[in-house]
Amino acid sequence: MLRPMASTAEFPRAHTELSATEKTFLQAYRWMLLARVVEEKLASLYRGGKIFGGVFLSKGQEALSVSLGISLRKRDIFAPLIRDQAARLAFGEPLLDCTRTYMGSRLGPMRGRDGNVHRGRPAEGILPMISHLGAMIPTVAGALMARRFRGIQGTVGATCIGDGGTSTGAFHESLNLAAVERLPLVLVVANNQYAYSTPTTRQFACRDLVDKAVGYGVEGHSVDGTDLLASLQVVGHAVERARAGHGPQLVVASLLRLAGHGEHDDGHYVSPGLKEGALGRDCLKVAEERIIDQAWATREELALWHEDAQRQTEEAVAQTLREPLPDPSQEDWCSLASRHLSEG
Ligand SMILES: Cc1ncc(C[n+]2csc(CCOP(=O)(O)OP(=O)(O)O)c2C)c(N)n1
Ligand SMILES: [Mg+2]
Repeated sequence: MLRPMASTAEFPRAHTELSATEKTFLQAYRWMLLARVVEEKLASLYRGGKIFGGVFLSKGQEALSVSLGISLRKRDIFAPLIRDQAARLAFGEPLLDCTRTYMGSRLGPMRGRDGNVHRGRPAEGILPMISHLGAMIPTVAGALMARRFRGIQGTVGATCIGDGGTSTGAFHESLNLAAVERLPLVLVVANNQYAYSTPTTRQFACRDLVDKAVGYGVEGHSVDGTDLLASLQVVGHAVERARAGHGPQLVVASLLRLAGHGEHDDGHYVSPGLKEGALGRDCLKVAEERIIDQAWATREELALWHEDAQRQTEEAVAQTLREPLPDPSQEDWCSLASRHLSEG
């Protein structure tokens, strides 16, 4: 389901003649672009000493991420991971939630208590991220079980994990449980070739991570995560399979992390061969080339959209900078015990 962009820039004049798939592609591209621009701004603020803790970029993963966010519907459950800024935007998280959390605003969803990506809006289906790798899979499985017990039908739960996270016990136990219960769970694996500095050759011995699907008795799908069109098709298909009652879906995307693990890391260990190969393609550029080749928009329109993303980013950062920081003596923070935060 497409959500309206918080933007004034228009789609191209010919947009009315575009197919639904082409419109979704352009919408997805614009969320990717906004994610890229805001993350570049966060990196710059971090280097300027304005953000404490860490900044984790999704550069190279926006196509995969946005494909999940845009394929989900309003009542679905979404548990993003660290490289899911594009999916968060497409699912409906306001841009201010991002800048407020990174910059410690008291008005943000974490009220200034978190420095980066653990924010969420549980009442709106966005689960706050747990850092321990694999932990979001049983959390989403549990939320889906709760919905089943309440007789709520037709919704899916989705979460993401990296290649490194697939080695955890939580991944194994929860995928097994979800398969036995035939839960409508979509698990998207971003195989970006490294877990921090650990290459996949030191992470798993199977030929391909998607081969694990058959072992758990779930449906598996592979996709080139640098290709937005392919990602929209494969992830969208997996979401609909889960919604239609075909049980858990494992999507494994191949791509390359085009930044360090975080901005504190220069990623010097990433193999030059990988960077120069097909996995090292920048998904944003690949999407732009397709737009121009297919004449879905002009270069001038792309430039306008870029300007619009920059304007939205600058406005969000400027507003966040004007906001108060938390005052420990006044806080009544009680995390998930807060009734207003939990699902009704
Ligand atoms: C159980 C657990 N072990 C270690 C860590 C520390 N850690 C945080 S991110 C990370 C690397 C994750 O790699 P991957 O799953 O491939 O995701 P990516 O960062 O590549 O997106 C590690 C080791 C953790 N958060 N949880
Ligand atoms: Mg990884």
